[in-house]
Amino acid sequence: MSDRDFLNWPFFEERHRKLAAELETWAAKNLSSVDHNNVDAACRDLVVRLGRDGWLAHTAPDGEGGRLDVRTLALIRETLARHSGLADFAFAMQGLGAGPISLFGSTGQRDEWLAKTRAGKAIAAFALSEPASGSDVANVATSASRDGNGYVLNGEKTWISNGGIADLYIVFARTGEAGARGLSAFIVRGDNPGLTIAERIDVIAPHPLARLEFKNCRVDADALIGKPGEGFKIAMATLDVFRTSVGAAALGFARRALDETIKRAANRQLFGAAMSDLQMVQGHLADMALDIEAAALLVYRAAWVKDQGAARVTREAAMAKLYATEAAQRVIDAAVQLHGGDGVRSGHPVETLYREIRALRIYEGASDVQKVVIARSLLPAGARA
Ligand code: COS
Repeated sequence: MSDRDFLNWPFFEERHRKLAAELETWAAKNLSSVDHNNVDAACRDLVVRLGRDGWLAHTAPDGEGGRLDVRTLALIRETLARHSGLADFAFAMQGLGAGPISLFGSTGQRDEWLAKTRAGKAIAAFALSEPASGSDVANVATSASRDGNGYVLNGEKTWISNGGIADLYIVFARTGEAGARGLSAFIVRGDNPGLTIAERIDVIAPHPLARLEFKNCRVDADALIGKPGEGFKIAMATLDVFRTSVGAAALGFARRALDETIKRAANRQLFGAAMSDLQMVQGHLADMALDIEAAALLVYRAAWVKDQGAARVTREAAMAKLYATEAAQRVIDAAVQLHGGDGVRSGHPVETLYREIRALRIYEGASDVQKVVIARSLLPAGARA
């Protein structure tokens, strides 16, 4: 069982410790046999179970003025990731997809969708990236033109998680001028006839992922979230919350890798003694533990700052995501090394972690983008590129 001492850090309250303990019990009971061979069915099933047992309620707070508790989101992601990458994925994407509605949606939008996403009765997706605008969000080309009492969307989105199984997509499209100020956010139903799943994309750690096409995809005016032109800010503010949680998932993967490695080092005999007696091995274990503690401090600091009511946590979230994902990659690489051949055996927990961690350094803002965000926060406004 992983180190739990961090739960006594001042970032947490008693309710967080209680939730972490309850989720640990739930995860041990429910996540030992997730079927990774059919990811669509596995994700649908996970969303149903996470909804039924109340965990998805934390992705979209109840009622007007309800606030996301980022520490809770992070604790849930860390715990789920330690048990099952796919369970973490199912939870996180429900949060990212519902995020723009819970942070910026009208009462009507919240009433229509959030009860369903909280209960696991509707699957959500966040459709921002395009073939020519992954890191450069302000360059989104998908258009949304005013048409009578609604909008018509045309364009393409790619790398969309839950693409193909989602009931609602938050789609960012251009309603105005070039650049960040011309974007708006819309809710598009999965069964809208103007939306097609153009391609399913296979990746090294499989999960539902697709390229979407919008051809004369009509939505009513009340599908617009916030006001026209607020899309970029809605996307960035949602990412400010969920980037911290990506760091938390990386932390969960890293803790699992360290747990597996400690078990192996204690049990395996090498050169006539326990592997853990070798100082070179101890050096690796110490480096892994240090990376994990530093990542945890940055992740829960960012979550705590947001929960204290900070309007922007862009820098804290960027630091948490950047450090935790890069650190987890180092920790997991060391775990593979210390497992020898078993570390690359298909289906071994550290082999799975090795495939799962890689995408976290890319999605929701690649590591290099996080560096740009951090550097900009240090420079005076006039000196920024
Ligand atoms: N919260 C609220 N508002 C924000 C914001 C945030 N986190 N970040 C930027 N804004 C606002 C800015 O204040 C600015 O407002 P004004 O025009 O009123 O001054 C506006 O949005 C434009 O900001 P900026 O000039 O920084 O935009 P850029 O195009 O230069 O942004 C980065 C560049 C790299 C920061 C942005 O494109 C980014 O984060 N890219 C990565 C995207 C990503 O995560 N992709 C993965 C897709 S989701 S899996």
